[in-house]
Amino acid sequence: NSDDVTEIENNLKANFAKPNPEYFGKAEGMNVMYVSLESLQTFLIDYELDGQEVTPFLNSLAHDGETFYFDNFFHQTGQGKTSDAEFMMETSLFPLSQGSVFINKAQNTYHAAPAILKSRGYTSAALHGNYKTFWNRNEIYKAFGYDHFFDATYYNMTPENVKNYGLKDKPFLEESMPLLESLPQPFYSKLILLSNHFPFAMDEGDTDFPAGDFGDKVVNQYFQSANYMDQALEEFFNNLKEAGLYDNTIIVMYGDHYGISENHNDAMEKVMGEEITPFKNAQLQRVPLFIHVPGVKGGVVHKYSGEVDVQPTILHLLGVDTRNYLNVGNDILSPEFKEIAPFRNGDFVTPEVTQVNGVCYSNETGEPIEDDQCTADDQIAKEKLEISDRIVTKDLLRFYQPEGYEPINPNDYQYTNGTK
Ligand code: GP9
Ligand code: MN
Repeated sequence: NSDDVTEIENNLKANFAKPNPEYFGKAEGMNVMYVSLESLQTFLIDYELDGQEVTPFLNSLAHDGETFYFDNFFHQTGQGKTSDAEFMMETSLFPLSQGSVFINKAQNTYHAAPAILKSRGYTSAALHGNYKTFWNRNEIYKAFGYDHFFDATYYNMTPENVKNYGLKDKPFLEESMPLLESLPQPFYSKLILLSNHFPFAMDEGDTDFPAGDFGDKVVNQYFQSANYMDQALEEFFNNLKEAGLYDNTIIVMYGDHYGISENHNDAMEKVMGEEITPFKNAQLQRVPLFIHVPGVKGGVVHKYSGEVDVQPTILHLLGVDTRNYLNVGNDILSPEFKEIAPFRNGDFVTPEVTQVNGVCYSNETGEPIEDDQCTADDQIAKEKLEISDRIVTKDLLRFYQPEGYEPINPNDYQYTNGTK
């Protein structure tokens, strides 16, 4: 085991992308707020349905030159869906190839962002309009060091406010404001949205956005629920500004995973106006990532990257060097960042090539190619996944004490809301 750790440590240090001095520490001491944008895929950004933007608010952020918008960012989730995305955002490790890491590996030791920031004076809180046991969140959040978990019991779960998995995004974000304002600052927080969840059905009166007309109910409704989420976010940003939180908070918003599976390719061909080949389907695994850092000029970032890369990017903005952590992801804003987005199944995308089911395609033509670069990138992708899997399945962080990290004890945490 100690051999494992040493070997992994050496590998990750050799591949470490050191912080960009232009951004390192530029958000030191600021609050952090993650917003999980349920099932939002990048193809919706700037998409127009009958001449109407589906996500006008997010589009405005993508183009304002202030917000970092990553247009070649890919989800890397497996069967754990939302929770897999959360896992990567907290730990910069991949989820499991089978099953849910939240459910199967909640007793592991992790060096997660809430715990890393705790010794720097941060209070952490997760907010979600579903009940705490879903995805075993109430267990693994202890291992991450979350101080608070505001689950459905903290919200008004009235029948008109609830749809599908829980609270609708508008009441959820409205009712989250006082909870956020109650936190001591600086805080590290995450809000997990729900309304844009498969099968994307809306209640009457919650949207006046038109449904699509692509001969597929799920796809047609996706435009409406995404538009609803976009409106909820715009209202939320206005509330954050009014509350004075916007100017001292890094806001990170990401699509957690795809919303439209391959089962809907016929309709997606109409949506995209082109054939959905296996190559094209891999390109559709892009999810949007937005990072707003008060006082730092952003813009569109084209680097090919994935969900495991967000945590080191944010920690470096906060002035925390991640060199001593066993992260498999790297800081996207580093000039040394190696552009590759491995998928959980071992396929990957780079700026030049895409591998699907082991077949290598040129991004330029979408046609299969023989390419040495593909073989080399395949090895990089497999190695990252293999290292991550060894860390997670053997619980190796038990044996590793990063310099400057103060361990937390999961037993110190419990999430109860009075008698509820
Ligand atoms: C449930 C929510 C949705 O609490 O996170 O989960 P998903 O089905 O997308 O994993
Ligand atoms: Mn999800």
